[in-house]
Amino acid sequence: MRATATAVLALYASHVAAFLAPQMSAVQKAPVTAPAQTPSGTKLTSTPVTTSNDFLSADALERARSGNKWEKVKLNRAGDLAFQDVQEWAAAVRSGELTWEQLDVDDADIRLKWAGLFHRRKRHPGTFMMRMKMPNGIVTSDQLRFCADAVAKYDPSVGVIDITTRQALQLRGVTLEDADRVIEGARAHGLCSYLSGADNTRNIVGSPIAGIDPQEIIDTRALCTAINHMIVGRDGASPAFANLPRKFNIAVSGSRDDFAHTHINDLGLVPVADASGRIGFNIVVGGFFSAKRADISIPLGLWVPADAAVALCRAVLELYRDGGARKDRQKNRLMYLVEQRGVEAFRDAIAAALAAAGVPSADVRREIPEPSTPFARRSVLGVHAQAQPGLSWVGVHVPVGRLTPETTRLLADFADAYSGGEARLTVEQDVIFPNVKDADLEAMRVHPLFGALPLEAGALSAGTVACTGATYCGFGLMVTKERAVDVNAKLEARLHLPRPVRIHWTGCPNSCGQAQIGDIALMGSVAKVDGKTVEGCDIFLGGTIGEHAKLAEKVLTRIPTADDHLLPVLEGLLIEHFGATLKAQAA
Ligand code: SRM
Ligand code: SF4
Repeated sequence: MRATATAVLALYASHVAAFLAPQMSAVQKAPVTAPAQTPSGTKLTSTPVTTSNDFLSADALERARSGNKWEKVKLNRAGDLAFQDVQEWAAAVRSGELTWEQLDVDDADIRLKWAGLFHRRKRHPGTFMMRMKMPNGIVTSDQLRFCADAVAKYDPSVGVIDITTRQALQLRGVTLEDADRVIEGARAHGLCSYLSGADNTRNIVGSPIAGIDPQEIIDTRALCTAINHMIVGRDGASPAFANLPRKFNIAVSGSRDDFAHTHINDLGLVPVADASGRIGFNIVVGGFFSAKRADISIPLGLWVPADAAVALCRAVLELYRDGGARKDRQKNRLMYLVEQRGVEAFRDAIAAALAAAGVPSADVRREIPEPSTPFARRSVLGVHAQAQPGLSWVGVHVPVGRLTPETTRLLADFADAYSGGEARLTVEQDVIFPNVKDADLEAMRVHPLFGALPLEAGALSAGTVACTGATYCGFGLMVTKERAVDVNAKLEARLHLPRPVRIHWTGCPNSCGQAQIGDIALMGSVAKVDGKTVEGCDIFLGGTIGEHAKLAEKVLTRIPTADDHLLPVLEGLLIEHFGATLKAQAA
């Protein structure tokens, strides 16, 4: 077992060294050869490869050494080595030398996240959720079938796939025994799970209608891919940005709709032309949600041309990696660094880094162009004429983003039949099929896909987003997806709604379901009924999305989630704020 692992590490070392040679910067120190911990707790010899820890500046390394528990876990054995660990451990489980219970808890629950494996210890011990990164949310029929096949072998209670609020897919039920093969299979299909969790950059979100949108300012697809490559490497294994102080979110918008939600990402690229008509991005920073604080991003006061966007992302990531706090995990998202340095100093540092990277200083503007014409955010669901004559995109609602293997295969079949094998995922957890021939729009309506998913969703269902919730997530204070589907059906049966209402469900204050952007939102909490503690939620109202979006505010707290408490509250809000009326039979 050890001989195999050493061979893998040696191969990886030469491959990583070749990849990294031109990228090492002057601040990088000699490799940190911290002893690694095996599952059984015995010490391995020093790790003979360049790891993410070698990329930290001297200052950052010092902060890591006196940092929080996660920093110590990362120093003990770098997270980017998780792929090698998975190979070794999965083989050991298969040969009967190891069980997942014998894994060190930090290895199982923290380090494996670097390989995209999230242990569901609390709800489904011994199974892992595997999160992919899918830049710009683009997925092929071949990849969809691979995902369906990967989870189909598991019990249907865990073998499902979710579309996430960052335009990606998550596979559930994966066992340690299978994990290396699922990772290898994913890679063979062009999918990547590396750095999809923990202290890393999450999926790069772009416009789901990039390249086909008649109102497009810039096509975000190539840019999202290039930013992703800069971070994970072309081979999907670069350690350069694999030890950030905390998670990091990047979004690139392609139109004024801001389908990518730049305003709630650590780093947002907002497209706008300068006075000469050159397309570039206004940069916004510091948007994030957490249990302690939720903030909309702030303008950095910097415009860069599109061809400098990757350099801009690299500069911000380097500043965050090397300058971010590593003590209190509740206070170290990018916003805290921006506040600590001050917006102007932060902007100056970025501008200096761009100049050092060869971006002409005349290209980096501090006078920010802003659009002045009126604008309304569009829905992408349903059938829409594309920029290309004779073609349309078809947006299909996936209730709360949950897919069975069978429905996933139907999505793949539909893509093969009508959209050249391509599908796009949205942050609303839906699917878009691009390039459907107008001549096929009638025929497609009878495709078996629409036996499983609605072509026209209800006014509440269409806008409902839900995080994973208590069914699988250990943080969950509330069941989300299943409850949302049930509540929508009951409310839609009772109410007429003049327009769609966006309802966001999030199982706890981490707000993965983005409560703060919902028209209405429910956030898991606890409540009391007859003196007993029961599942509850706090309710938010008034979030907006699109250009100049604002965050929702909490209006009610500790509402029990049982139907007799929750339904009347939601009904009241829908009638009072969204023009709902009771259907005749319900009145
Ligand atoms: Fe999240 C942690 C699921 C988007 C804020 N999030 C988690 C974990 C990994 C916790 C855990 O280990 O169980 C959840 C895994 C549950 C599971 O089994 O699926 C989890 N987050 C999700 C997903 C799957 C929700 C969904 O159903 O779509 C989303 C995956 C996106 C992706 O493809 O990468 C997801 N999480 C978000 C978002 C929304 C966004 O990115 O636009 C947020 C708020 C925005 C932000 O991060 O600023 C979000 N997740 C968090 C936080 C709070 C972060 C903080 O700074 O405190 C945590 C907890 C943490 O990191 O300590 C967290
Ligand atoms: Fe889990 Fe809470 Fe995130 Fe929902 S919001 S997925 S319950 S961490």
